Amino acid sequence: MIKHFSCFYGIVIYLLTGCNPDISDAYPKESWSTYVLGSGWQFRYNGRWLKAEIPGVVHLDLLRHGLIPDPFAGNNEAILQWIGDSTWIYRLNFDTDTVWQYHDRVEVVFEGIDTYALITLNGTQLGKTGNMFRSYRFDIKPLLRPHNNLLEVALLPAYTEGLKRLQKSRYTLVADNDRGQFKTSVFTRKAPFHYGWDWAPRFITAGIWKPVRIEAWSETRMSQIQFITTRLTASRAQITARATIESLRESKATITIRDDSRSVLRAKKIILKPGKHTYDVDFAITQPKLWWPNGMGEQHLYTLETTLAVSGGSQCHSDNIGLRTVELVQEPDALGSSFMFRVNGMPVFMKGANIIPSDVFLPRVEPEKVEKLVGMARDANMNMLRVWGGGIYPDKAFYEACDRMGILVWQDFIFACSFYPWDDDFLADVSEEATGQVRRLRNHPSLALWCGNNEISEAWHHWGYQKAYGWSAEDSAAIWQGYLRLFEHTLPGVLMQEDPGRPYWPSSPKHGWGSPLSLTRGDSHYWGVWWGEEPFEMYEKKIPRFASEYGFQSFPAATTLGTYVTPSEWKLTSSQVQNHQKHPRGFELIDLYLERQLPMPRRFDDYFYLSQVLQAEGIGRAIEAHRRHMPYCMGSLYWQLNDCWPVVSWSSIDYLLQPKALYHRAARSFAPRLLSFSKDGDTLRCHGITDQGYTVNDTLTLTLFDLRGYMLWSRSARVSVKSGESKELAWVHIGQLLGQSKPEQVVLEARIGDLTARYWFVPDKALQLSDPAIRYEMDRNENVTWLTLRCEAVARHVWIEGIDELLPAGSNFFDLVPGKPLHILMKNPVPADLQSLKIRSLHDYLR
Ligand code: BMA
Repeated sequence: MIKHFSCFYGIVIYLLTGCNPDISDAYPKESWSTYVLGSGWQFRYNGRWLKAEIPGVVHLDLLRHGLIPDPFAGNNEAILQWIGDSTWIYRLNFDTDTVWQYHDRVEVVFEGIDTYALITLNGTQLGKTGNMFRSYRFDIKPLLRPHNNLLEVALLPAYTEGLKRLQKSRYTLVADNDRGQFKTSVFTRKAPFHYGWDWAPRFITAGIWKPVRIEAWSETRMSQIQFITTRLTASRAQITARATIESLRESKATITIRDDSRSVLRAKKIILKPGKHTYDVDFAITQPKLWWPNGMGEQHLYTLETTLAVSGGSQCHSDNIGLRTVELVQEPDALGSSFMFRVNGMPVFMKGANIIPSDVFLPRVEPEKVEKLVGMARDANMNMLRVWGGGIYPDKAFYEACDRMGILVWQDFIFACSFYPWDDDFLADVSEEATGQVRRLRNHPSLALWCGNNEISEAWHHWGYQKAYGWSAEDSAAIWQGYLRLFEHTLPGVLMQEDPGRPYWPSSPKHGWGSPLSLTRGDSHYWGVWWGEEPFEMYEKKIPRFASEYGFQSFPAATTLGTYVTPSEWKLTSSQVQNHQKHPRGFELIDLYLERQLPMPRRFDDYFYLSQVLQAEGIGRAIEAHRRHMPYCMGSLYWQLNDCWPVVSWSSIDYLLQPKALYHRAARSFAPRLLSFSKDGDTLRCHGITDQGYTVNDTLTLTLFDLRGYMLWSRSARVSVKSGESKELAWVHIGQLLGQSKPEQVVLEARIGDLTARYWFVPDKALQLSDPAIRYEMDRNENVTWLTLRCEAVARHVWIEGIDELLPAGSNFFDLVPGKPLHILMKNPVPADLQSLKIRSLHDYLR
């Protein structure tokens, strides 16, 4: 059965687009209609036809039928590799709708197929696909029969198909993250992380991963409207709506644009030419309300309706647009060149993280999960996410959430850490892919920047591949020329055509972290910490112009990993736990940094808390150092926001959306007003940092107290920080400040009202903490609940376990000081049966 949306005039279109088209009797009742081919699909398994879900991938269908165990559990990854090596057939039987025979065109549209498919209808081949990031459209009218049409999609194994291409290639193209025997991933336009990554399992999925529909239409089809803001002032926004219209014959038409209140902004009569063309309609919005990034103002969205009316009927589109300007400012200065985003004319420090796909099995990611994730980013005071180039171009739910929540998107094209073919066929395919994706995304106000790839330029210049892979001088030159064709010609060429107003940045980062230039121009991925084993202090020395990646691993929540590891395997050395860490030296590096900073875990369970605290400390230091160096540095995006399965990784939010300590620390370190300490030899400096629109004009108090909470020294001064400024507010000489006090027994606090920063003079493992005896009270009234925590001695890294749903961003893994109770306003209604809270702190882990 096909899901059949009634196709009578207006109704279908209204259902699908939310538009409310004119009902005028002047037009016949049918003009354009669409039918989702969502149910009734089957797939073949061992000679049997079983129910399939579309959109979907075969792993999910097999799982639903109980034919395979959970791919994420234990070591199942290894035993399920056969799925990716097999051919899978999907089919659908459907009847022809009587209305279709009256239409000139009946087309089947696949929004996305993963990846190599042969598609037939009633035994006749419609076409082949080979790029999961493209949509495909086939005319089926001549092949339709009244009943029992058979649509078949044969999905060929991506690895084998890639291998054929690899074997024909004269060049050894590198793809170090691809864990296959042969590195075929670069020959196939499929999510690179499906082939394995240093945080992802290897599951080569196959499926019809996006919706399929039939579009029946006559005369004209309006496929897209692009809204281009040509001029934006306080009193007026001048906008061009550029409609792409396919017309079967020359005809008269009217394009009408309406605003949210259905008032006509402009109606323009045009003559449609046969073929596919664009038509411009200029209009204006007076007294425009601007769209602002999170923290700077409202995210006003205008819902615009565009109606194309022809003699045969009309078609309507609804789009949300936001009015804003975004510029990437790169101005040479004495030290190099700036790298800064200016939004609506204001310089904005970008605060955020890199986002990866929320699941290996993409079609099961519900929009709610994406919205929750983006909401968590917003709550953590972020204003930018970078969609990293080894994943996918996300679904619209992601961009719509970013539009609503003020999260700017740095969008990589999907190329990462590898070298790709550059033959004409490959480039033509990429060009189609990019064109489709750019058209799909360019109206989103959140979209700030297109970036060609992740780390390929860096790889070329710094990763020693030429030698390691023995590329001859000639091959090297060819591979680099190929790189330039793809990232300096093909992609910018598409953008010049389709989205010329948005900045393009060929590769992130511009210079590798081994090069001093990475700190003076462009963006930077600083991996000296972690990959380079350098201490966390280096984050405070290696300040780039824009930090687009830096990161450190930790364990996910124990409950998350525990869901996928059997109890008998609950130890670091078990093969199941080892399988949920994909970095070859991951555990070793966590231990190395733990030894420097924190007590070593006594039991496996200790790793969860300690590694998270470690990660939060490291990345928190980096964030604050970047912000202190504003405006030299104008962005800090840590690696990585989230996970695609339950794994030990660099993420701040795990696969089941459990926030790690880093999430809370990031929320505090990204706060619009921040106090932060830096150490410079024997001098401690206290800095005040503000975002645009926030100021400080108050009394700063510095207090030294011992770990039991007794004040040893204090000093106050009036301070002020302007909007969007980073400023040194006070300094102290460490030797003079400490006097006779032992550094492991004291802490220095800076406080302005609710803002605090604390400086610890020794690594956490050396602190002489005593039992903090943490107490709490919950004050519930009808609408809200306040949680208040108190302690007897200084408590470091206080962890309230198991109630993440209730704790606002920033309100976990905090420090607590005697005499200064902490009040937390719970963000959701507290369940009546919530009895005692489990609260721990670093003291519980010290030997
Ligand atoms: C960065 C990313 C990823 C990788 C991460 C951790 O460079 O671009 O390629 O997963 O490092 O190694």
